[in-house]
Amino acid sequence: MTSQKKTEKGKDTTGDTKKLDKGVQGVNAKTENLAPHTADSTGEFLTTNTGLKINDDQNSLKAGERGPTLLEDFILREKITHFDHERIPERVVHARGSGAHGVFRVYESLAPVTKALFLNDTGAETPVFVRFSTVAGSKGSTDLARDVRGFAVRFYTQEGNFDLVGNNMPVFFIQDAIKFPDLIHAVKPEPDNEIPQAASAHDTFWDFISLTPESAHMIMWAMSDRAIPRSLRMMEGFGVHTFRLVNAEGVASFVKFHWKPLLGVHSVAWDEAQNISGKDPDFHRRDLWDAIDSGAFPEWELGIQVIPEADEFKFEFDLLDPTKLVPEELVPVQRIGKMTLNRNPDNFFAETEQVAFHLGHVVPGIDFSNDPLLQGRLFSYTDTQLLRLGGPNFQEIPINRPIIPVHNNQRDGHMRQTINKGKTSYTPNTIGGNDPHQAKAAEGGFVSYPERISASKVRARSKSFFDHYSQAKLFFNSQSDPEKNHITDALSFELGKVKTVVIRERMLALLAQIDKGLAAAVAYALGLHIPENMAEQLNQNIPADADPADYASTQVESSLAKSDALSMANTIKDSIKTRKVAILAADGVDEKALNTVKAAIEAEGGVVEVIAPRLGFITSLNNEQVHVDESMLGAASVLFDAVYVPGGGNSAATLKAEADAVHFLNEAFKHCKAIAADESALQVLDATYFSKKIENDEGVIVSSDARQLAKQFIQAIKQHRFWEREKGRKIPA
Ligand code: HDE
Repeated sequence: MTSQKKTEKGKDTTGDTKKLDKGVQGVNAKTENLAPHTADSTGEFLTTNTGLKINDDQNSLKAGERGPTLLEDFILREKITHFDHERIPERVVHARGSGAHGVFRVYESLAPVTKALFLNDTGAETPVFVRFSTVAGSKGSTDLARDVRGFAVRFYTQEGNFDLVGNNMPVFFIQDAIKFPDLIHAVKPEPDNEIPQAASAHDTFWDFISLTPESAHMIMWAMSDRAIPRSLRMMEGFGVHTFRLVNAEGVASFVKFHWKPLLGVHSVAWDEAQNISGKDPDFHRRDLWDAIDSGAFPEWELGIQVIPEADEFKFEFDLLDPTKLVPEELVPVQRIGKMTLNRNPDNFFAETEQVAFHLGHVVPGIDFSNDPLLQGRLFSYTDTQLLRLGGPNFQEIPINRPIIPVHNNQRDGHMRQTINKGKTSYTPNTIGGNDPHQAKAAEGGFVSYPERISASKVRARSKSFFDHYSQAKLFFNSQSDPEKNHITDALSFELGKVKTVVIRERMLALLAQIDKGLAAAVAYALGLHIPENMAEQLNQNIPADADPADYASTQVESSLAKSDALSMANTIKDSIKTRKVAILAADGVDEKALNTVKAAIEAEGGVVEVIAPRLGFITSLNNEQVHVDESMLGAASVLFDAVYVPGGGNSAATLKAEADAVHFLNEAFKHCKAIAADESALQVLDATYFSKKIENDEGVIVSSDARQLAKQFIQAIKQHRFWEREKGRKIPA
């Protein structure tokens, strides 16, 4: 910020900063309360960038009505020049993202483990900005790609910004940052033809993975339904690396960070994801925006697993290895606070695009471990922002500023905003009273944890990182049967898109190290056999002079047979809040039943849309006008969580003859969703392929009593999906 007023030594207040505070903190703030940079043009004249009022924004300056445009037209040139420069490089990874503002509050003081003030002060409401993202796709790619999701949270604390830059999966593909460019080159579209967009289902990705067995655990996550979330609001988040917490006495513990969504963890079906990508590629972005806009604020609890330093070597895996998680059975997750997202950004570019996260943004009480992936990231984020945001002053962009004043001797550079006063931009100095000056630890100065290290300088990997398969097995064994089937299908799909047969074979050899049954099922789908004697080819991630035997994966068995927290089947299923329910109707619909079911769903926080053959209104059985939200042409079952067909003879007869309505139901059934129908609308269900299968299906509710139906239907929607329907496996849509 600019102009700082001095009050007493060491304490500066800034008029402008206070205004900015409101901008960053102001929850549901009106535009006029926002930062001074916020533009609200209501009632204002159109001007040039120098403030000149514009009289004609429709015509350029010409030599005569039909003559050439004149170079003199500074208004035209300014407008076009700015337009020509509107794009900045997209993020090299995580380019596609959606952001939201919110607040965080800690439940109880964590002073015993960390001195971070925002985790000590139960009265503090810390503003946050969150950006969710996919990893591989470009900025305009679909939200529903099979991919890891970024889950980056910035806490604007009273001690500076703390960024928890995590993912929705607790482990990663690689163990050392030096492999990251290789991993990303492999997953991005292939360089000769830039195909495929936002998809890992191609040769180069699986080529790399099949030669990198340390990725085995992450591959299990990435091929699970975690990679196709129902909503960004229904994902877990993880800090991935082991971090450190440090208390006021300087005692450190290791910590893993978790975000637990209060709506539970839910996914869509893969066939559904692919359909959504066509019908609404902004599905997740829209869902997040609409939820916040309607006041259904997404919430997560922050969880921590705290491990005393003394226990560092107590585990079967290395705490520094980012391909390993700490099972919740071994170290329970304590829920320590809640994050609520309650405000949509005002401007996508200014906030969501320009936000520059960095896991080096920490506050006293939070520190790093020696995880070699984490260490590399500490370099990468600032480096990439320099290119993406065009110079070293990106921290001055409003979304990146802390809510407390910044004072240092950094000066100049592209687009400098701050007008620093005085003669000194160095320290120590006498001319400027030696300000700004260093803070003692007791004054909040950051002191790196003085970890004792005595080591040789080597390029090497610790032997404790070589167990590549035990947690991949643990993850697979912890899944429900439908989840295991989905992993098998996902691998069969992805490897089916791989053209090079030897890559498929190497992947089968790798999968066989995790689970023979899984490998056999995928081999069957690919029309191949699991190759023998390929295991030794699997690890090519070794230095030139190394003996491959020294780098072979060690096959340690996990002492846990399974971990319930790893299966989405065990997630909470107690709410239909924000679930979208379609009501299929046509002229002649029984509006009483429709309204009863609609009111019951809305009372539980569900969202209802009436879908009819055409937009406008339909005329009900009792001659009432029922508003139509979407026509069959624009709507699609994949954009809803459940579907209800009310009674009314004419309505049912119309829907039965309407191919789109029948398709809607068929697809909803195929994707294992809750379906309800009035008994008098059974003829519509009779037109579907599943009509013969509904008797024993708990997810299909038929009743002539609308109240009863609503009750059972709501229970069914809470279950999210009836995956057991897939047992028949071959369900047409
Ligand atoms: Fe990132 N990552 N990353 N990453 N990452 C970036 O920074 C990088 C990794 C994550 O919404 C980039 O600002 C390296 C793990 C998120 O703006 C870049 C390595 C995890 C986001 C970068 C990793 C993440 C990024 C690209 C291996 C989960 C989006 C643009 C050592 C814990 C943040 C940018 C946002 C973005 C580098 C691995 C999460 C290039 C070198 C592991 C959520 O700096």
